[in-house]
Amino acid sequence: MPATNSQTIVRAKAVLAQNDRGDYTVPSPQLYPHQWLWDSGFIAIGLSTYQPRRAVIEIRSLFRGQWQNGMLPHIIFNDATHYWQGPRFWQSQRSRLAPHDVATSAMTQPPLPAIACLETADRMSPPEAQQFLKGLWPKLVGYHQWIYQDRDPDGSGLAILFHPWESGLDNTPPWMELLKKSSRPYWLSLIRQFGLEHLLGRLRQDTNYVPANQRETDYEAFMLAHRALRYRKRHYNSQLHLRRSRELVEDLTFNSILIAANRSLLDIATIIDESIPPQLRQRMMQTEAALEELWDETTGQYYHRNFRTGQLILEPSLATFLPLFAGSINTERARRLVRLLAETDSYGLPFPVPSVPRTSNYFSPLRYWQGPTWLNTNWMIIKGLLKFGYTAEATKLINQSLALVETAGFYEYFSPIDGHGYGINNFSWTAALYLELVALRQKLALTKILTAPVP
Ligand code: 2M8
Repeated sequence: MPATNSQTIVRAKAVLAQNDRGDYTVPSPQLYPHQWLWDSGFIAIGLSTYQPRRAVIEIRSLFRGQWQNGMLPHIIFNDATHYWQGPRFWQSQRSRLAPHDVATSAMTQPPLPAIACLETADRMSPPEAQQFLKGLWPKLVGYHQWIYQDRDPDGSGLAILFHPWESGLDNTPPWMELLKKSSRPYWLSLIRQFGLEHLLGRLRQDTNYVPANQRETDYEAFMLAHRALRYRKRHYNSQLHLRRSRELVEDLTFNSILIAANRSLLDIATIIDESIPPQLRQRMMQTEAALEELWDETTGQYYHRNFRTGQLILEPSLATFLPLFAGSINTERARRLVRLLAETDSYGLPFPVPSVPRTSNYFSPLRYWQGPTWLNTNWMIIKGLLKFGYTAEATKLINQSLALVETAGFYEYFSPIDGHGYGINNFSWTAALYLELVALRQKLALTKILTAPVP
């Protein structure tokens, strides 16, 4: 029996309270016991629906981890030891740019902060919002400047990622295709050749909490770790890594979110009467134009691009819909994406939107970022649909997303085939975005009433 809307609201708030560590919220006390960058962005958006001041604290605490060059790391560690890729794995102190008082990872994640700031400020009184936004302004600008200086050295407009962890969609097929063809340590190749991957599995901690068939494979997990260790070996010198690494990606997820974040930054500038440094503004415009280079006319989709070869990685994933969230694409492309979203053999599954289309060889309804439906990507697609005026499609997806949680619970992800929950339960962004989607549905209903013709 699905829970009612009001019962689920109470439970969602209880999940966030349980996972609250005072100044920030852990995604899951068991599986992810630290602070993550884009998780805190989504969590703040959910918190802002009923506790905007707590949302402000959530966002501010992300900047504890900001590196001297402006980078926001994807994880800020506390002293919990049961995360297998913790401070000892990262050793952020290898870089002189890392903060001294807190251990962090050494890569970023999709740039949610400006988006979360704007969404939160919208739910605050104007004087409080001003104070909050003004306080964070230099740090926010510093982060966006870092993205361009460090990750777009040739000035093409598209940010280059070093690792799929930076995209947030850890084992997404386009990256896995690239890494499959990349160089790997000889011991990993031998292990694969002799079918001994299960031995690697014993070194993992994530599978203590979630069955192995719902996570990335052992081989994928160790490829990901290996790639991070390569960067660590270079003491997180990004210039060196850009020169030497072959696996560099102009990532569609990251760049689409970057455009949305840039647009939020522009809105924030207007609210607090600040101006964006001219060079940054110019790069922001370039990203919007350059995103179109990731479009493939034949298949009618957007893709990631291999930075080294300049070739699109023609491996489908739901990232193709995120240019809707960016809001910068033309209406004809938006229309084609909306049509694709409804295709019942690929994305239009009973519990949408799957992270990978059913037609893909990678598709698995319960394996992490290779098939399941996630609430954060649904939220971005919903916002994208609204930006292009697809209100009926957005409302339908809101209802489907809420029903998923009401029926299955606060799981990390859900089967797009039968709606079952997988991954860890009581997952923070599922709870937070449930609350956000309830608020969004109310707002849309109100707008409909207010704009209806008077009889
Ligand atoms: C997952 O990623 C972490 C590594 O960052 C992991 O697998 O341990 C991803 O789903 C990522 O998007 C998310 O931010 C993180 C915490 O929820 O978990």
